[in-house]
This record gives sequence, structure tokens and C-alpha cells, in this order.
Amino acid sequence: MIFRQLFDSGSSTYSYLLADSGEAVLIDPVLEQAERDATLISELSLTLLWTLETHVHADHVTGAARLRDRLHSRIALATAARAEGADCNLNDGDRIGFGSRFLMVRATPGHTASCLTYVLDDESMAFTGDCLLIRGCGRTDFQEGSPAQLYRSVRERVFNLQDDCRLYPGHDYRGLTVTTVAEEKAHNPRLGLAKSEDDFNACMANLKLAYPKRIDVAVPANLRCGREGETAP
Ligand SMILES: N[C@@H](CCC(=O)N[C@@H](CS)C(=O)NCC(=O)O)C(=O)O
Ligand SMILES: [Fe+2]
Repeated sequence: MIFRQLFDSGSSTYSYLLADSGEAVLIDPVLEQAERDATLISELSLTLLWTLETHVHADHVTGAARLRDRLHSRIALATAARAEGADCNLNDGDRIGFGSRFLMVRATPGHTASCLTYVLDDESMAFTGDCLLIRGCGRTDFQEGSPAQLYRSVRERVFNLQDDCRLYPGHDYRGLTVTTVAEEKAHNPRLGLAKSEDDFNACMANLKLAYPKRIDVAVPANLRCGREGETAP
């Protein structure tokens, strides 16, 4: 299997390319990186079947629509996102195939109401979006976010993967790239096993983060799967 972790420095977003037998999927593409991604996919002689969103992003516009125009890929994201223009609406338990491999869809709401985690068929890797970040987690103060749901999603739907399952987040703001279930259970300062739900709620209530700079552009654009118009860079 081909696996590439790709980075957008403007939004500190990770995108992930997975491929088998010439067929690829790309998780969380970024509009500004669509040319880079399309070039890599072509150089590796891959057919991009799907772009997959972990959620409706608040901080960047997805490259999904531009890649669909460029490479004829199809767009998939959660049914619960209620976005316009997707080719497939995903639900908990769905599978997305590429070559002889597949990703399983897990609903992991909390950062937003429609967040998904994609788990590789053998459970060796999972793509958690902004549900679980490395030693952190996504904020819960907009887009129907919910600390109670996020706590349950991480504890019941991520931490129940095997301890050595590698976890790849939607962002990292400090330069870290990958973690494991065991590492986060032991060292996540918000959601590690030593933390109670009350600890977590208190932490999330006191984050006091500024809103993402591009939220007013990004959310409406992403609810159209990044279809361009007035939002093009
Ligand atoms: N400064 C960033 C903020 C990005 C942000 O709020 N990111 C969200 C994910 S979409 C988050 O949950 N961040 C968690 C954190 O910063 O701890 C921007 O303006 O875009
Ligand atoms: Fe996010």
C-alpha cells in the first residue's frame, strides 16, 4: 500500500493519500494544495477514486471540488454534514474501497456534529480528523460541537482500537505527525485515561481560543464541498 502524509502550512492541516493497485483515496485535501496533490497522484500513476472529508472544516477550504474537476474523483463526506454536491454521503459502518484495501467509517462527533474517523481495514491506522489531535483534541465551541460527545467518541470509538494502532490527526500545530492509541491513553492531557469527564469539560470550557480566521469563508464553501465561486483564492 502507498501511504503519504501531506501538509498545508497555511492551516497546519494534514491530508493523507492512500493507494493500492493503482487506486487512491485522499483524506482532507486542501484547496491551495490541489495542484500539488494532483501532480503527486499523476506521478505515482494513481487513479483518485475518492476525496474523503473527516468533517466540514472551519479553517480551510477543501480541495475536493477542484480535484473532482481535475481528476474526476468523487466526493464523500458524512450524511450528517448536510453538504451540497457530494457524490456519496457516509454513515457509521460504511466502507470505502481502493484496490484490495478499504477504510471503515466511524462516526466520532464532538468537534463538529458530523465528524468521521476513517479506520484502515486491518486497524493498523486511523485518521481521526479533529476528534483526537496529538496530545490534544479539536475544540467544541462551534458547528454543533459538544464536549460530552467528544469525550464519548474518543473513549469509546478511538481508544477501543488496538494500542499500537497509529493515529493520524487532521492538524498539528507543533510539528508532530503521528501518535498511537497507547500514547494518547497515557499522555493526552485532556482525554488520557487519567482524566475524568469533569476534568475534560473544565478544560474545554476554559480554552478561550480565537475563532479560526477563515471560518466565515471556509464553512459555507465546505458545505458546497469546496465548489468554487466567490471563495476561490
Ligand atoms: N488559528 C487557527 C485556529 C484553528 C482552529 O481553531 N483549529 C481547530 C480545528 S478546525 C481546533 O480545534 N484547534 C484546536 C486547538 O487549536 O487546540 C486559525 O485561525 O485557523
Ligand atoms: Fe476542524
